[in-house]
Amino acid sequence: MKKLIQLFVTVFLVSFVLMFIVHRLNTSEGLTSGNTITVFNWGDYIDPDLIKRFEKETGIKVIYETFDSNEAMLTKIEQGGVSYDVAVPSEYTIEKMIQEDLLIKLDHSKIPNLSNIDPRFMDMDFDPGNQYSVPYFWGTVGIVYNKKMLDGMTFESWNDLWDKRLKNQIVLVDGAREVMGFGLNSLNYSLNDTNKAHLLEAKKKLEKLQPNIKAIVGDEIKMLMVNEEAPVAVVWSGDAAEIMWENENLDYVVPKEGSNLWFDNFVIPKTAKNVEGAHKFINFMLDAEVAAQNTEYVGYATPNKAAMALLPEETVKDERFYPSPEKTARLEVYKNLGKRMLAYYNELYLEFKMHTK
Ligand code: SPD
Repeated sequence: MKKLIQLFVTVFLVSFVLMFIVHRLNTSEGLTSGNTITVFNWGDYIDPDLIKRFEKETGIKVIYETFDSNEAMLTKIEQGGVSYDVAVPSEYTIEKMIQEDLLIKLDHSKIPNLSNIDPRFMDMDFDPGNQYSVPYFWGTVGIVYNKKMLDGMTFESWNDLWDKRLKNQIVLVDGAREVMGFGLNSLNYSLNDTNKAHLLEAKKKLEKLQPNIKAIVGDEIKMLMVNEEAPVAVVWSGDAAEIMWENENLDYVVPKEGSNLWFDNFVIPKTAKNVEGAHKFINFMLDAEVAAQNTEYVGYATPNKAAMALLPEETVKDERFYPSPEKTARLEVYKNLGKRMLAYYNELYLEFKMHTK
């Protein structure tokens, strides 16, 4: 009987210890989250070797998920189903996330590599003092075109896209702000315009572009342009740079009426379970050599001054992708226009898209 009681007590104690370990592994402070971070980034926006290197150097496992628009990213974070530790929104979305109390304040003492960032990209209106975000990549929106396929045609103005010779030839980046933005710019309105009559006018004008549109897509644009399946596309500058490495017949231009200047920054959402690991990841990505390797892989412009010093001169001196402050002064950064107005932009864009093949 004594032996039976001893056995019972031993089984009970072993089960209790096992249950305690399993519980610790599943809680936010436990071993699992201590060794894991979930990163939410745009598609095609990081060198995968760097994720492996980060995992090896820190012992932190990275769960990596991608999105294709600020709106899609924000919806997932608001839903809260996944606990993202790091995300990469653009400026107007960062402003919105700060207002909605979705972000944690960054601990700059844990991001010493922040000193590598060019002060030109710090302390911007959407996040004064970089309390909630640190720069990752930046760029513009413009037109990439194939000189050989278009036989001397050039693109100085957004209005050149409406040329009848371009029937079924144009690919557009799938973004509400981008498409509505160039529609507004083509009419010499601001891409932050909130006048509903102007927005409707832009939508009507975009509808006249429909015969020229071949497709509205995301990262597939790059393949279509590299393989010469389309001769013109409205793209983010970094995608143009990447495409142009692969096909020398292409050029990139920011039309004279103006365009968008954008900034994608790292943030830590309030859903984060591993804030320490998130800071480590951000600091790793801001290391000069890491950022240089990432820039060479991704093609976008880096705000990392120390990384720029390691990149080929012809890359960082190319004003098409690294426009000077004088050139960017005529461009506009998207503003957070408020929930209702942003919903109106999306509504008009979706109506336009629905009637485009
Ligand atoms: N394939 C990566 C695309 C990232 C582009 N971010 C641009 C945001 C503009 N608001």
